[in-house]
Amino acid sequence: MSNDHLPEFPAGFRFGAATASYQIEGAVHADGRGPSIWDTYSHTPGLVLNGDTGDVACDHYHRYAEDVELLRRLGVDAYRFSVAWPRVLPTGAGEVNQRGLDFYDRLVDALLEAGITPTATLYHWDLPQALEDAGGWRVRATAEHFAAYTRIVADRLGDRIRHWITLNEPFCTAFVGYAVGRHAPGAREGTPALAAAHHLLVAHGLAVRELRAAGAHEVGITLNLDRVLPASDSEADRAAADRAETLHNRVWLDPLFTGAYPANEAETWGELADGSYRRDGDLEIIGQPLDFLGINYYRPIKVADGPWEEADPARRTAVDIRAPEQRFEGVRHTAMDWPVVPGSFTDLLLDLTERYPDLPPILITENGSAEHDTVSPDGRVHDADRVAYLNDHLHALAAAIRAGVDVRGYFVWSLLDNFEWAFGYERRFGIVRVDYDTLERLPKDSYFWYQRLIEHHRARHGG
Ligand code: GBH
Repeated sequence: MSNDHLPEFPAGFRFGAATASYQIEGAVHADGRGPSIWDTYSHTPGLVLNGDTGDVACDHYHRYAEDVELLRRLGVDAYRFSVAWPRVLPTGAGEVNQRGLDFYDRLVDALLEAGITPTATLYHWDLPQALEDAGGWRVRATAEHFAAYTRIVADRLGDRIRHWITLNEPFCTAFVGYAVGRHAPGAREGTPALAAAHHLLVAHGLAVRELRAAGAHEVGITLNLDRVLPASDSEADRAAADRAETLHNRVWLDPLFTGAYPANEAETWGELADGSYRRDGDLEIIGQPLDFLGINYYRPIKVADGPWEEADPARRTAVDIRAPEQRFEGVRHTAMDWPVVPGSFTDLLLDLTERYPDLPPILITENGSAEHDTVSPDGRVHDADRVAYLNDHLHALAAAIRAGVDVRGYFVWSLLDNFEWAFGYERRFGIVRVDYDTLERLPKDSYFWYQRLIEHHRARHGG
């Protein structure tokens, strides 16, 4: 294969792969781990496709050495994983479970031994169940517990972890978890979901303080930013897109990078936003300077003005923004039924840097696609659609960088096929296939393509 059409990146650009604890670890009862909201949710009949749970997942907890070897052969500079709060603090607070921390200690040492930079996410959705029982993210105490947990992890691993990500996609926790109900804890509430959004931002800010105090190298947060498009040029549709943009992007970006909640908040939430959960001084906690912004990008969304009842019931939230999602015509859709529009990735990044002049450097902390993979008679997975998705999105990213956007690295989602939340094991995002009967790993064509891209980059720039 020729290298003619491989996307090219500036010297110093970093390549990585990403995963998350509940999606890959399994071993949910090992070494004193406590239950998380995802154990409860996945064990509730009818909530996860095919009744799948994370009980075994990829058994990464026991097979991490093999997975680090896959990363080493892939040639990545960095690996993004998440720390499971209920392994470190089985009830979310109180007594520290050293055996849980020992696992991450072993993992980090294995990564460093392989020449791979660890990037740790402190919260990728597995809240200790005991904290949910006490109100979860609806209550401020959870933010304070998160800060204490952060300090414990940073004290143990901070000498070896270079990049820290406080939260992964607070949008999903607040809105998919507490308003749509398609993620744990499966609540469908209005005002409490908005309180959760605020408490997550406060938790982030408190954790930044703890990480700085512990001498952390680089600190950021990961947001899932959606490129939001209006269904038409009409004023009504553009206003709907504006509300959707607030729900998805601005409610996070504005307090983080402008020091204020978005101006169209009242218009977006209506009377649901009673503001009672906000305190003086919170915006200072939330808006502390960051070393990088992590962005997970998958697809654009298109919305029209209209009653929320017209939204796909699976997507409709208890937070009524009157902007039902529309389907994209004439473009390929992935196995998630997500439209493939790589140019939207460039546009999102360009818009973002224009709108937020004080943005720190960007890391793409997730990007990838679920496809209908099969093992061919030759024993391989020829995932041409995934290769095309990655190739096109990396070209779109390179174009944004050429246009001046400061992006320092890219993590593919995901190293392994894994527990895709409400879709269980049926949706495969890995560049490595996992056979869920034998737990064998099988690198797909996309793994070898990504390996070649990294080699090509090194050949041009050295390192
Ligand atoms: C990421 O979320 C996650 O960080 C990762 O764990 C996951 O495996 C990966 O993407 C692939 O999905 O219709 O209201 O139920 C991606 C962004 C946004 C996707 C919310 C699911 C559900 C919206 N997510 N979306 S809803």
